[in-house]
Amino acid sequence: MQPEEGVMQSRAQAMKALLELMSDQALIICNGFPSREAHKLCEREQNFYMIGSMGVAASIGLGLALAQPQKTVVVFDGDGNVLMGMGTLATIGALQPRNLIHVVFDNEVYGTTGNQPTYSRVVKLDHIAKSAGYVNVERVWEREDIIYEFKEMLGNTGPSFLLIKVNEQIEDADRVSIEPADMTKRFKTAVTP
Ligand SMILES: Cc1ncc(C[n+]2csc(CCOP(=O)(O)OP(=O)(O)O)c2C)c(N)n1
Ligand SMILES: [Mg+2]
Repeated sequence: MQPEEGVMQSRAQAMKALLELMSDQALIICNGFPSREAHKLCEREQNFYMIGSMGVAASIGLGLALAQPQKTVVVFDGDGNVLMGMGTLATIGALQPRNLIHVVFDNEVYGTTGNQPTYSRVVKLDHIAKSAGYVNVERVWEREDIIYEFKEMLGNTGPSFLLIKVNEQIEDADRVSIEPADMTKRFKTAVTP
């Protein structure tokens, strides 16, 4: 079933619902507006905002999940980012990090740079994740389903892939102002047991 525009959330609304369910999990956010919105909604030391480099949030999350198997690692990604770093889906499928939850906010555009369409409207990223070997894969768009599935994933063994179809609305949010070196330092401290 295809989502109707009316029931779709904005990415910020969907993000807020997820952030309210999170506690001490590490969170890696992809570049562009997803990072800006997460920073505005819930700035915390366990957040790593990938400023600038596109397509690499999931590989950072994978590395951390493998290095710290006791810690749950959540990645907030975008459809354009996933398409750019698609090889990472295979690496995650092959290495099976049990503690990784890969969330993709799929607005079917490169929203940050002016809404150029991506191929996620024809190429189903959740199907690719399933084929690659992610254990739990869900596609959602309504608020209650977003909450239900993310809760399930927080409690289950991964790797998990939550594709959230969102509309193109962008939250008015400033750039992340934290210096990358400072952010890396504080993140390392925050996620090291
Ligand atoms: C290698 C590279 N190419 C292009 C860009 C410019 N750029 C920054 S964010 C972005 C779009 C990201 O798309 P998506 O992951 O779907 O997130 P959205 O912008 O839709 O929130 C682009 C093209 C970049 N930062 N790096
Ligand atoms: Mg997008």
